[in-house]
Amino acid sequence: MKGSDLDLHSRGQAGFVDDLPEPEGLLHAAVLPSSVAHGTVKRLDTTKAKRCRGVRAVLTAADIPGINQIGTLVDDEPLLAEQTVDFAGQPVALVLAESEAAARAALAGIELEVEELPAVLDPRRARELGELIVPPRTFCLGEVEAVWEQCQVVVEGTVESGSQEHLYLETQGSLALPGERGSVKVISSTQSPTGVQRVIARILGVAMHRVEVDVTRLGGAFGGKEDQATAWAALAALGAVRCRAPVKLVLHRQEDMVYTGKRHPYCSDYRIGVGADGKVLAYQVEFYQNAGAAADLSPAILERTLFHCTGSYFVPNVKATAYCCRTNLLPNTAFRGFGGPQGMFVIEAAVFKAAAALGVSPAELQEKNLLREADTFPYGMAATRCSAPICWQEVKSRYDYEEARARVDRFNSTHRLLKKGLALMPVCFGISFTNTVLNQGAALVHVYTDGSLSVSTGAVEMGQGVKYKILEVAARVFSIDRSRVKVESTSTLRVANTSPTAASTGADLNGKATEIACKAILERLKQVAAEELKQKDPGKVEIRDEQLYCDGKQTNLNWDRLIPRVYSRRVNLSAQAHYATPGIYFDKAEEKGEPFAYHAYGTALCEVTVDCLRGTYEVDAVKVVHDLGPSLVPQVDLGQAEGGIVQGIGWLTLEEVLYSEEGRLLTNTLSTYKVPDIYHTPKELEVHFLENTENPLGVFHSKAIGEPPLMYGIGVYYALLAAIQAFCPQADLPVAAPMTPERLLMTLYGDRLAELKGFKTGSRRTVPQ
Ligand code: LUZ
Ligand code: MOS
Repeated sequence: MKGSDLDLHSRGQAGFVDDLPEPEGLLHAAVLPSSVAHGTVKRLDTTKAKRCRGVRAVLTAADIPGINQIGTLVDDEPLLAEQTVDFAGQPVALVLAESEAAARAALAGIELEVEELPAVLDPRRARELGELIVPPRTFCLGEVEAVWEQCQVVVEGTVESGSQEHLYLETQGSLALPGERGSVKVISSTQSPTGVQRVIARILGVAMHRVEVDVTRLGGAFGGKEDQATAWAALAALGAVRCRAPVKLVLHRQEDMVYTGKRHPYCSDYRIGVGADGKVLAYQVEFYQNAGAAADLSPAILERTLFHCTGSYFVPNVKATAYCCRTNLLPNTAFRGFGGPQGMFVIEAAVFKAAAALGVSPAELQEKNLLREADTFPYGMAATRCSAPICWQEVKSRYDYEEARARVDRFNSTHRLLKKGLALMPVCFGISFTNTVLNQGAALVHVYTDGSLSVSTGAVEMGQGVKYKILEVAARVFSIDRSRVKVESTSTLRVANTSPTAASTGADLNGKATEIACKAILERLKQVAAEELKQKDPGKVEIRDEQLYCDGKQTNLNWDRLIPRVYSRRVNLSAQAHYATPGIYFDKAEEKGEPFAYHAYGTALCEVTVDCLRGTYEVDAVKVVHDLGPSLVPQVDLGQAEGGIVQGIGWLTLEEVLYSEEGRLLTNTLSTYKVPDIYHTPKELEVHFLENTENPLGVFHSKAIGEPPLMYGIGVYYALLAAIQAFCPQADLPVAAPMTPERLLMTLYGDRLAELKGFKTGSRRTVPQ
């Protein structure tokens, strides 16, 4: 992949916003955040800061010429705080200065007095107070109330899953360049160029055509730049327009951690009923989503939790309710999986506990209830081309599950303090934005007279390799060398009304648009070639490896000779195309529909070893069979799968976001917030892509890869729980993530420590005798 974006990325040669050459007269911006999670602004005085050396301007909400509003789904988030502050980290004022140091130094000169109000941090408490951002949603299938009595066991429980810091390598940032007559060009590290364009136009009070957003590439995003790149871009644009100078705003790592929202923590209550035959008959669940102080994308994330509440299983009777709870945390946002992982984590807890009550292994229960062809999801859609059972069986045979099971059991019977845990984790993930309107992509393709191609699409490169997939599509349609194709930056001038590059759909939607545009040009090329070859039927003309064939026979025309001929015949060598996923819809009144183009399926086998004296553990293996269809670029997909798996493991094991009781982020540096490193990566990490599968709805029949693999990490959590259970079989284990070594130790010994020291812990564990 020499010379591609991926090549630059992996060599550390790719340039990001902060690497751009600095324009003449550049001003640097710094943001004053609220340090209080909830309060009334009593005084905001910028006089002193304005007098600091090198300071050009200090702006507050009053300086916004348009509407002080950046909300995407709900208008509930000001760009700069007005009368109240609702979370610690909320932007209050913006300093513009001649150097970064001067801008940051001047922040201390801003006088901000806030009268503190009580901060609500707990989503259940928020619901009691009536603080719901949108009304609750309920997905129903069958009638749960009618079947509890028929169940052999009914178990209930509470599950907590934690937040997660995106920790993209490139922090949030933008460079704004003022243009003529109030226009502005913004280079932004965003997944959503159009989202940024729309918000800037609103903030500045200008038409969208006055705002150009251009994105070369991002150093990672993971959902953190789907909705939350806008504030920094809008602040830079505001500064640029007010000061008539270029403005750069790039957050430092700690600022990024303190100012930006993360994965939503959830608390959930479930009840599951299983029949004598091991079939799950009913599942009821309530999700309390900690949305933070503003809607951001929370209602959409909540919806995806509901779509994935039954995981990879068929359950005939379901009642799932979700609450979008407003608290005084940072507004939480999209994060790889978009609420799906939180939903799946809970049903796995239910299955784990029900299995214990029935005296069978979780795997047995999982297998009995695995989704099969034509099974109905709670939202009414039927599973089609359902490869869940195939992937499950393939994992069991390929990785010799029975042998692993026996080996782990032997190990556990011969070790007292070291215990191994094994878990299977099936994943089923719906591909498409759940918000139907977003399922569209577009492309603009030019063929230049030297035979080289320029391709622009709505997709944003963030290290996930989407540009390389787009390149692959163009090269395949024309059957030309990959080096002929250049995939351009994502600009709102070249491709309008883009959906965010998100929901794993970037390559599908924009790849399909690219395919359509390239095919339109190809038809014209064939027409000209037929004329050149004195052939009546252009359908008989074909390009293979840059050679033209007619009726299967090689001709003396090739790509290099053809393109100038097409130009000289004054035939259009450019095309624009649009693609919208066919057939999808969702009726929110009924909570039924077919929201997804298709589902991604797979299964992971996870093995861990826990040191039950110290609470430490190792992830021995994660071995996956994943149905990807025929991969467009296998190396890219493998990288996405491996990265997603490790990120999922991080979410449920090491990564712990902590706030103080006043709602201030405590884990605001990389010394207190731990992400998996190479030592925490599974010792064996194998991903096998299922062979001989097809997905008619994907580009070149492939399947999306971005998000689904993250959820294999859930298997590692339940493998840890299985190891703990091997150590203390009678215990009713609480399900709370992340399972840090500290939490693991407290799970094992919390009660005893409490006895010994009058220690207060959250754990309800007992110690084995
Ligand atoms: N963003 C969004 C997403 O707006 N809708 C979605 O369904 C979605 N899914 C995953 C990731 N981002
Ligand atoms: Mo996303 S969670 O930006 O696909």
